Amino acid sequence: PAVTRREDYRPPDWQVPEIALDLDLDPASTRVNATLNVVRTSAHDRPLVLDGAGQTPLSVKVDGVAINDWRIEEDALVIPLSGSAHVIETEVEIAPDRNTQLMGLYASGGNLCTQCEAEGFRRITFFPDRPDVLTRYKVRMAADKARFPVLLANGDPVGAGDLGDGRHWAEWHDPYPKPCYLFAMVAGDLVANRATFITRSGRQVALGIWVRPADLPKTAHAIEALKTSMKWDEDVYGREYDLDVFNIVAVDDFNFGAMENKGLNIFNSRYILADAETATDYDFDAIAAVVAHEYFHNWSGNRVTCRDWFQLSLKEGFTVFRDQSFSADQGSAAVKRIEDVRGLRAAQFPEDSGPLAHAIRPDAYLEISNFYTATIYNKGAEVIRMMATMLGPKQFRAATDLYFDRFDGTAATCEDFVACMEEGGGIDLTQFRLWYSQAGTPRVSASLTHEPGSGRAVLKLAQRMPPTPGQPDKKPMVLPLKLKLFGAETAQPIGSEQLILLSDAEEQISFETVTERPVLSINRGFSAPVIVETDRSAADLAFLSAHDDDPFARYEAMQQLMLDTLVEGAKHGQADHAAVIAAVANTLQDPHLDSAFIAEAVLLPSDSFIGDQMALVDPEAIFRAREALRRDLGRALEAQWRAAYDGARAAKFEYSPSAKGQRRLKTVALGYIAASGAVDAASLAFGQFEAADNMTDRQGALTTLVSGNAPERIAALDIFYNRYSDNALVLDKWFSTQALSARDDTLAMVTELARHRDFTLANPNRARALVGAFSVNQRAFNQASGEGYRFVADQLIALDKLNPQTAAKLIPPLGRWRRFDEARAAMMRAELERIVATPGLSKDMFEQASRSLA
Ligand code: HT7
Ligand code: ZN
Repeated sequence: PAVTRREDYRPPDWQVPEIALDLDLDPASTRVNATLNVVRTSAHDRPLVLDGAGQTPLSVKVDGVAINDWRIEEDALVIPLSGSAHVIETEVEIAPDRNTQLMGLYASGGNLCTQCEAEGFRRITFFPDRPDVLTRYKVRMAADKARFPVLLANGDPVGAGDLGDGRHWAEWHDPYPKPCYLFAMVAGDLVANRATFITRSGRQVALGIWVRPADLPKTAHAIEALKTSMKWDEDVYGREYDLDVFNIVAVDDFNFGAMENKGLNIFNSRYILADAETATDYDFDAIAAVVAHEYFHNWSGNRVTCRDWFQLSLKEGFTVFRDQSFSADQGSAAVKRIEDVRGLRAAQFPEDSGPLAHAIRPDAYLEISNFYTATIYNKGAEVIRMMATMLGPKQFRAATDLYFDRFDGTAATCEDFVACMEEGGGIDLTQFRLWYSQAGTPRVSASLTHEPGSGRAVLKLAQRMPPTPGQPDKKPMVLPLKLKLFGAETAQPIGSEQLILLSDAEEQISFETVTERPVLSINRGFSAPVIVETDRSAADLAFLSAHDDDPFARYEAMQQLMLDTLVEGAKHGQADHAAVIAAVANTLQDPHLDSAFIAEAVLLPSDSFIGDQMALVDPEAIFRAREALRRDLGRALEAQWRAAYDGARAAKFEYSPSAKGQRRLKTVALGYIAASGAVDAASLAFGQFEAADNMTDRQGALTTLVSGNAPERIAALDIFYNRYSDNALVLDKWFSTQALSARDDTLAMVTELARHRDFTLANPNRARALVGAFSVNQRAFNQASGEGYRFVADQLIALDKLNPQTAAKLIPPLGRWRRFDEARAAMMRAELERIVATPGLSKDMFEQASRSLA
């Protein structure tokens, strides 16, 4: 397969200022007529090349005349043209109901919908499928009125009517030129939760969230989130919505979370539908975040789009940063930051240290869908965050205003964005730009010494960039590190917080008049996405976990203390748990902390994060060390856990930050009570499971039971299944909870579940719930027999035949082979080789599996 390289970018030979699309819709056979006004962009003699995906045109006309000197080259339709502007008409036939890849026009739950990013539009009609071709769309749809009473597309509705033969039509015009990846249409039997938003300039926007009639009561949270996001973008970024209509449609079969099509977002239903009975607090928060994310794309992505797909982080990194800031403003900013950093460490750090490492602006790809990664999204957001930190809020806003004003209506680059940050912020980002080109997570070592006599403290900092595939040597980066010192005796700050920009390989910072032994608090707020190695003792970490005035740094100190203890335990079979127990006890009884923060702070790092700290991952030893610490924490602090559990029994379900925090702490406490081996733990969990008036409590209790041996486990699983067997999103939880179980027989259970009548690889959510969840269960997936690897590889080979994009996204756990012992590494490699050798393998899978072997 052909490699696309960033350095090969050339502006388009032809622009398409306008298109009229006419879709005669039928699931088995849809006719698509496209009329394109094309304009030659310079004095060249190259033909018009329209991307396609295996179709043959039924007809091709140039300026109203049928032609036959067109040809198909590598799926593209090539049309020789003599003039500088022409009208091209093509007709194709496609079959949405056979589209299992869920790219282009496809059927989901009896409705028809589209997904065009990144390169799905070419599966609908012939078109220059690249983001720097900006076009005004007129879309006419015709369909059976009974099956598809609702017909939606981008922009505003301009007409509709009956066709007389049981069919009807509707036409929509989008006044804003857009790349074809933002095209969308939906035909279905749907109802809307409608609302109105008045923009700050007084325009009325009709909002609609379209779902199956039975799901209408579950749309209230999403519509509130949408209105809150619209207001927030006006207040914080000065960005107003620009059409009269904003529609969202929820579908069950979707490769991703959601899609920001202009004026017609299409969502995976898991990011729309929620009520207390079926959605957890995590789901509610994720819905608000994704609704906000897609809405924010209207400016960061749609009004200003990307020149080419190498610039993907321009819209995704920036928009993730915007949605993270939005969520932080809605509740506890500290807890949100902890959650975001935990997510970054779980998904992006391993990517950055593995075979698939790439810069946030990559240089080459085989299949662009493989680059919708945690690096582009989450590390991309961290890079924006660092610039926001260095500029400060006022200058950052000036710089984003400049960016939006200067590039509105165009396809821009990451470089354009950084140049606006420099100009608007008045700073030089020359060296900072390395964040865009160098892959890998920087490692910072920090060592603080103090001379009591002179009152002088010296902080020695050094940075190191590990090599990554294709980038053996790296240059030092600019690392904005927030730091502060605390007096070990008084627990008072020594001076105020400083932001230092570490830009050399090694630097020293001196502090004068330091009269007591200082303790270092560094990378406060996680101001740079780096790994910090310090020589701080367990006592100092415990001190910071109790006294640091930055909540993130406080959490971080506790995590480091836990990690050091767990790594010690995994390496030597035992460790001293006293310091962790004391620090956790202290956190639990601190009256100034809220439940949500306590719940985060007392949670042990995951098995995989512990593994990431070790030269070689020993999954069994890590599991044993973690279980031993959980047990000791459970036993030593049993009274406190019970008090926290009882104190957090909220009256009735309420979706508020404090009620959420209470529920979180309750389930964390329940986990520790179970870990202690308390005889009543299973009945306590089962009681919570049965009495719950919300999914957070019910799933929390189920998770506890599913990792244990009590008879209540089977009872709870059966009750859960029977209660929710008609709800696909809740059944996904039933599958994933079992796939994440800590039991010894998890693989056997998962293998059985893959044969369950409700399991299907055709639905991406279900495939991810079982196969995706199992492959991040470190101990179960990496069991010494290699059967976990085989199970996942078998599933991915089968999934690739239906949906290559979703299959390829699940490859990374197999690519971690270098991190394991020889026997496991050989078995993981063997599975990757088997995948690569599979006849008819997609290029998505080929790219991921072959790069993972390198
Ligand atoms: N911009 C959207 C990306 C997306 C996508 C990418 C590949 C295949 C399917 C997809 N569906 C949506 C989502 C977002 O970042 O907002
Ligand atoms: Zn996005």
